[in-house]
Amino acid sequence: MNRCTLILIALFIGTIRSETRERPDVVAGNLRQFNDNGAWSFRKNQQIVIDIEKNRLLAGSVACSLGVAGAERAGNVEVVLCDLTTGAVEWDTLRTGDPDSFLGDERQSPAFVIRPDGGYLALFAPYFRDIGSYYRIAEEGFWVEWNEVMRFDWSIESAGVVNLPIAYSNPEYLSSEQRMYNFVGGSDGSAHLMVSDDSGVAWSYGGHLLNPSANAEPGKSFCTYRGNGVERIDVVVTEYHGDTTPSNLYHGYIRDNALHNSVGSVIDASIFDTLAVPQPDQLTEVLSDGTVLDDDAIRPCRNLDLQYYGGDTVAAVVLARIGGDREGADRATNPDYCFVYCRFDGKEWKRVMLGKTGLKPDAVEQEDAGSAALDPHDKNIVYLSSIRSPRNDSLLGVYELFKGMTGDQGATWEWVPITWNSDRDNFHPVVPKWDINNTALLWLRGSRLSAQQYDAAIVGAIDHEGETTGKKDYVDAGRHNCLIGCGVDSLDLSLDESTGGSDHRWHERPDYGNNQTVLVSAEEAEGEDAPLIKEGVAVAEAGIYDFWANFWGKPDTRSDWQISTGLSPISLQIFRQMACRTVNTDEYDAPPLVNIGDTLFLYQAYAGRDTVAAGELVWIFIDDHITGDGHSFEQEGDEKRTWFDGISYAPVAAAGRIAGKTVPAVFSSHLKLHPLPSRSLLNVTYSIDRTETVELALFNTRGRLIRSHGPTMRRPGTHTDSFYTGRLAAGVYVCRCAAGTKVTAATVKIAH
Ligand SMILES: [Ca+2]
Ligand SMILES: [Ca+2]
Ligand SMILES: [Ca+2]
Ligand SMILES: [Ca+2]
Repeated sequence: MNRCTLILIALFIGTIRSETRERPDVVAGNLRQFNDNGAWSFRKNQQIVIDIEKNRLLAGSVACSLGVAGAERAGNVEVVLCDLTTGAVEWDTLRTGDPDSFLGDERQSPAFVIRPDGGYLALFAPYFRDIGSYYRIAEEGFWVEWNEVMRFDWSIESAGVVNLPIAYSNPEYLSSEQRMYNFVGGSDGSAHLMVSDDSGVAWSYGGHLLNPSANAEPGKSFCTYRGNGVERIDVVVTEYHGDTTPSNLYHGYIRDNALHNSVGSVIDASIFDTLAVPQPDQLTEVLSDGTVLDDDAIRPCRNLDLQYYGGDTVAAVVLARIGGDREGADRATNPDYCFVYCRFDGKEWKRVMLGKTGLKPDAVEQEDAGSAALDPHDKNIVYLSSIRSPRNDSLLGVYELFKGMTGDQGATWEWVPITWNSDRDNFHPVVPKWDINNTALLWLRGSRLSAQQYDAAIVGAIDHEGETTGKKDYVDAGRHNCLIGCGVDSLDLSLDESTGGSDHRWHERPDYGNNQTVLVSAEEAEGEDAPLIKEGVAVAEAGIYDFWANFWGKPDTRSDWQISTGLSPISLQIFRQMACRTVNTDEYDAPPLVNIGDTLFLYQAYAGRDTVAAGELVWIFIDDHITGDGHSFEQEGDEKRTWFDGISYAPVAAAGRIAGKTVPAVFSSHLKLHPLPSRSLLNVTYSIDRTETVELALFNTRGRLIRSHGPTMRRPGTHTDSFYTGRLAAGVYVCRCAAGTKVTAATVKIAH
């Protein structure tokens, strides 16, 4: 560990809440973790994407040397695929970091587009260190496998129009044009686009969208883009780098190859050339320098988010400086900041101050005073990450998340906390497009000094409309219900009676935790690597259950207690106390012990969701360290120890939907299921008009795959395939038929 790292860690400690905790930290919803080390830019677009068809979430991020696995993952451009039905996650590295171009920087996070054929396109770029954009494609298929890394050389493709390094990746797909776009920023402050008409395989230079403003020192203007997936891409842009230069904010949109201002006047008839390139101030002014809100003159600094809500409605949320000390970019300059909500109603932009953020924390970089996300499906909802409560202006010590709701077109807002009493910061919220009944709110939980210095996990809460979670049960772990790894061997516990020694075995430590024992590892400073174990939990009633591993943590400035858990040994994640949540006794009928004095607290790590038969034993896997898959890190103990106490589980009431979307209740004319109801055999009859690869699948109403058939090549005509359903529980199932790119689904009742 070099001196620089030590200084950074010392600074991190300064941002950690120091007072004694009086009540558990709170997270509205079920806190999940998607990646144990990563961050993305607050200026995000398509960094989190939901594949509704496959009920899968893609989250792109960049790992930092200060997080899990340290230098091994520094600068890695990563993607997490999360199965939203089970909670299981898989990781892929899209590109490994390197100190010349892909150094650890959250602004290099990848962005994604779902291709029309169901595959994925990932785009990423170094931050002003290359005149290249990088991309990879994962073809449609059961496994997500990324093809080789391709590089788009802007200087060659644009024949020299783009001759300075670029940054950012803002991909969009417009289905009405069947065209993919990717917008980047040049280091001179210009905005350019590349386009692809074959789903992202071949790209060409698209055109020069915006020029930097000419009437001041050359600054970097920054764009936020947001496409509606069909025919329109909105953009807001600052004139200059808001950190250093007084700057106004402007809005326009792309439609039918032209750039329009907010009211629909054409500003540039063709974005696909390098002619008539407008400057930002030719668009419609959203917010100007010196605007007075709540008696304060403000200066727009950062366009945090943008959404187009159909019709004429567009909203933007902006971070702005307030008060007198409005100039300068050095860290000593520390003015007050606020969030400004701006909404366009077809005629004009209206603005309202959402709340003051207060002075930034000492350690944090200039202008990182807060971040925000707009709900893409509800124009009356916004999420803020702020160190000051928008409810009453009180200072919070750390960045917390708030959900704001307005009932009067944005004029006034009510705020509820999403996180509360946190140990570390909650920042850079994102709400990806999904549908009106489902919301995924993701954010970064940890500590952040700058775009290159952070120790954060990617976490979030998924809200399915109508889904409810029952009371939790706690099952203490011990030699009676735990086994080694994937086999049937009993625990090989350490014989050492005090700490368990560094003998690479678990130790049953007496006098602590529930049932007066905890399974501990790595209590000595040199650490150890105890084996993977599993705890078996049997539930009394059949149903869908969520499972959590409960481990102890010590929320002081040094300790970093942690555990690895998951429902499958191949999808374990490392959970650290700093990104987890403490156990709340209100969630249990018979709560476990949750604190030992005011120093040790019981935490929960979400292991996943499973559909379970009555009496069926579910195994939850537990480990102290993970090795391999780029998730290993240096063996050390004491401050990084593991105290595993037991498993909590809770029933989840089904919401009557599958795969995050409503399934047609009527039978599709392309798909006939018979007999009805089905008993031991379900016949599926379908027609295709050309030779296709056909894949049939049967799901339960929670989206769990029960049976599958194919893929099989079928000739044109009518075909019938059958599923054996004799052993399936009676109830409603969903049959899905994928023929080429066409997918149909229908529900079927199975009775016995
Ligand atoms: Ca033009
Ligand atoms: Ca041991
Ligand atoms: Ca115990
Ligand atoms: Ca281990």
